[in-house]
Amino acid sequence: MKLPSIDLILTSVADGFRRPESRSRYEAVAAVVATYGAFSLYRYIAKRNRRRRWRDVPKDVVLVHALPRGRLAPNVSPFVLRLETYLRLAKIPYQLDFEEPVGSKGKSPWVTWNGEEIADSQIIIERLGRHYGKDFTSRLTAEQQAAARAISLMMTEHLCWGLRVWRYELNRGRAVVQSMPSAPFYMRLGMPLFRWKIMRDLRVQGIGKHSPEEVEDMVKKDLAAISLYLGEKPFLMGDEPSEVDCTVFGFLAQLKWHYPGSPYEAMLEADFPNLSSYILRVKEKLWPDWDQCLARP
Ligand SMILES: N[C@@H](CCC(=O)N[C@@H](CS)C(=O)NCC(=O)O)C(=O)O
Repeated sequence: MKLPSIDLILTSVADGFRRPESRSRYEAVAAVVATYGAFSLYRYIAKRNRRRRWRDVPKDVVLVHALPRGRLAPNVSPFVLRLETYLRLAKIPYQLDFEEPVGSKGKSPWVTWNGEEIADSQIIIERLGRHYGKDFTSRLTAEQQAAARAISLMMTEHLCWGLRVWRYELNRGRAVVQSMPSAPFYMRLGMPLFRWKIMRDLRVQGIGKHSPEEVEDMVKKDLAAISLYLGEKPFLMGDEPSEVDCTVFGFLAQLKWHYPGSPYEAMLEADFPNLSSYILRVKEKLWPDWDQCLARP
């Protein structure tokens, strides 16, 4: 079914409001309800049409639904970068979709894989790892597996929140919008609303109640722990990368490229040079096409 453009729908609604006979209160309410109904129908049909198109993705190819490409690193989302890095490490073929970045759990990324929708980068990686026999962590010693889990969770459940404080509270989402030049206009317009939601999440999580200095200190301690654990090794668990490297890379690459002017960007170079060269090492090994993956200005 061919859909009318969103501009056409909005223009017809605006015309309706301009007519004198539409100005009564009831008509205005009816117009709002009708607009909402039309918009919901539009969204429903568009969503169904997208899923029909996605059926054309070949079997066993993972379709990653993600935020648009970033300017200096392939994605502004550490979780998307983590997942893509894993798919590259595991040599699992994938394609990207930027039309519907947020999945059923209200987060990005999610994937469509052989007709199934799976949300959450951790769950996706575990599922695909089992299916394709690419569970690199299971090849580590028990002690390394425990360390890998602890480091991974420190990234996704602690450092992540500290970084959000800078991105959305202190920097007011400016850098993240600038880092996504191809973001559709509704994402740019929606930033204040998204910021409001994230600020609420930060307070509920608890980190939003600390001062910026306290948060910076927490992030620095996380970075110091990873830096110490990495030491002189090429990758966190030794000579070869595993899932935990994908996770750490997903986050640290943000600091290196998508946190311009933040204390963390400077910290990485000045205090943790082994992390800085580690990021470049992972990039070189798994992202040989890095430059081609960046958003074109
Ligand atoms: N546990 C999720 C977290 C994903 C996540 O938080 N993604 C962010 C983008 S970096 C997001 O979608 N945030 C939207 C929100 O929190 O409403 C995963 O591992 O995929």
